[in-house]
Amino acid sequence: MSEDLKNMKVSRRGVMGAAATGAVLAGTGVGSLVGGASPAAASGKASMAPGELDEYYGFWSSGQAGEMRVLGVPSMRELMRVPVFNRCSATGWGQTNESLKILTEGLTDKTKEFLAANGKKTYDNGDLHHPHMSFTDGTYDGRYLFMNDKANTRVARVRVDIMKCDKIIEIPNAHDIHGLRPQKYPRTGYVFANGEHEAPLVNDGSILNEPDKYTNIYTAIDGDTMEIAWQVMVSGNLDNTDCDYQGKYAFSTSYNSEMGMNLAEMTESELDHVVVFNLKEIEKAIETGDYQELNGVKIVDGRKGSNKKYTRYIPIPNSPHGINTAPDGKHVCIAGKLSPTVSVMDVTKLDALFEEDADPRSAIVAEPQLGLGPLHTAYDGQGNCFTTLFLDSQVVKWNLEAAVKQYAGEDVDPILEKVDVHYQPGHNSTSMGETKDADGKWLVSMNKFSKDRFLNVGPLKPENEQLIDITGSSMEVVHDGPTFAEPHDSIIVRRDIVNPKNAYDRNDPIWDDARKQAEADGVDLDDWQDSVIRDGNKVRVYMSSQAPNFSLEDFTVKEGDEVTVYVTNLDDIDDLTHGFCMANFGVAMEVGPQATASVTFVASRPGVHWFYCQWFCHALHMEMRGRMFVEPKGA
Ligand code: CUK
Ligand code: CUA
Repeated sequence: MSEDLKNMKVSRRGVMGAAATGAVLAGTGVGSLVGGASPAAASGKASMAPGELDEYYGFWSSGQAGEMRVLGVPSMRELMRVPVFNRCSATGWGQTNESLKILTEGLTDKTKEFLAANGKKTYDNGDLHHPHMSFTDGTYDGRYLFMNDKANTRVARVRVDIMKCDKIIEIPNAHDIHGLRPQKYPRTGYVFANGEHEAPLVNDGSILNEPDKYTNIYTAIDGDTMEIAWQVMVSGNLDNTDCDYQGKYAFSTSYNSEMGMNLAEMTESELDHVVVFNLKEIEKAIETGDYQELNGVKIVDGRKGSNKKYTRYIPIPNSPHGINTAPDGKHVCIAGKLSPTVSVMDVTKLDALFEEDADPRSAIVAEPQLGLGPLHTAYDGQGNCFTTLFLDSQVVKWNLEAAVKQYAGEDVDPILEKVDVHYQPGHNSTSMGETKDADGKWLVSMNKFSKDRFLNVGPLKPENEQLIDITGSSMEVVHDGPTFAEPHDSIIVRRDIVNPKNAYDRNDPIWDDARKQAEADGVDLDDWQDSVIRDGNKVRVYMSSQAPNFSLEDFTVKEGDEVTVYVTNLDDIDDLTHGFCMANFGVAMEVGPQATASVTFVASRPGVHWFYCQWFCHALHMEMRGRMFVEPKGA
């Protein structure tokens, strides 16, 4: 930023209303800071030359869009969309047999029945808020990404080696999974997941207006098997969660300790709480049988007043939201939301909290006043914190040690700097910031409103993500990035940790079912032969693809047959994905290099139907097509 502009002390929002803002400041070369579009000003270290690769992978949620996104940081280029809880037209996610297996096998029987009654095999919406990578020894290990679905109470896992979702499970007994974090130490291990909304534990329609019989459920999932390890019943609702670097405790915020059923009731009390979960004691309870079993899951009673060593409740000013463990391995920041404070918890004081007669606030070591609407905190690994202020539309940088000193009575101001962001930030994240390897280079502020920052696209506006350079003594916003609905959270991972493949392994477990069926049909998926197998009114068609050809030019089925087409992509060249689209059958899927994919449909339309490759693969890609002939009934 030029010295001149700094001295002008222009309130960014002050000039925002003036239509001529861009023009007024165009000459200063800092247009981007005031909403103009000056690419030169946004250059700095954030701009990447064509062909230049980013230093970091960003893994982004997409909220109600239901997918996970991969970005390059610092360029903020969107690299990939990974369908998870949504239905994807391009890849066939939600339609191929392989994806349907993942989308359905982890659902409870009750949910399957409910979906069938609504004419569905699986949900096709989701609300993905929190993508987080698996850890080993307190840092990312590049194995998996885990993420929640608030809309339909699910947790999913994405394999980093192929960037595809490989497991989705529904969480019984809980309602609407919100906060999610993987265990940091010794490894993941557990994936912790918060049920946000309270309901009767046995929710069979016999209880409505008896909130004292409502409960909330905290869940620990085994990240390796994606099975539920245990659940804990808690008092109050559950919002966000995180855990320590000792492998001893996890903790969650609650904005509704009141167990209120409407806004007035939910915000009534001046103090809500953080629940601390004692992992070793909970594991002991499971071993010794101090649990009840419901829907196949062991539930430990950690409610207030249960007087067991499973949980403790720390009073925290009004409606705490984000909870983020600092890379120092010691401190945890709890953002106040309706309180202008962030409460800092010292995890080394948690053992004492579990002693009898302990002061429930004894682990709180700082509570700085930061501004209005604190939501989430990120870290630079050098003792500084960056907290989003939703109502102030700012990110505040503050020093943790100074905040602790201030709380102890010293006359110090922990606040170092505030920077305007546009507008209303929710989560923020720093490069490697949620690991012990936080490196203090980049901060992304994920803003819920973009208003006038981009060309108007109608009443529905994109959100705005801003990249902030935090290497210097002052924060510098260097980039605006519009994004579609609605990324809540992100992580920024050093690229050496993330090493996806260029082609599938032929023996990938994704198509185990296809392989088994082929074997039963006498077809070897690895020693290619085209086959059309009739099995009553079921027809299985096996073909391969190799640019620019499908191995089968045509095949014939009868009207009403249930047809399954298996396509194996024999190409193993970088970036040579084929597709299979059966026109006017609503059928399309991606077939990656060396992958096998399959799709099933009923051939209820007689006549000639073209199938074609819908993924551009060759100069003769348009010619990569073939015919399905459906003989009419009675022919
Ligand atoms: S939550 Cu959205 S801004 Cu779902 Cu992590 Cu805080
Ligand atoms: Cu194969 Cu396009």
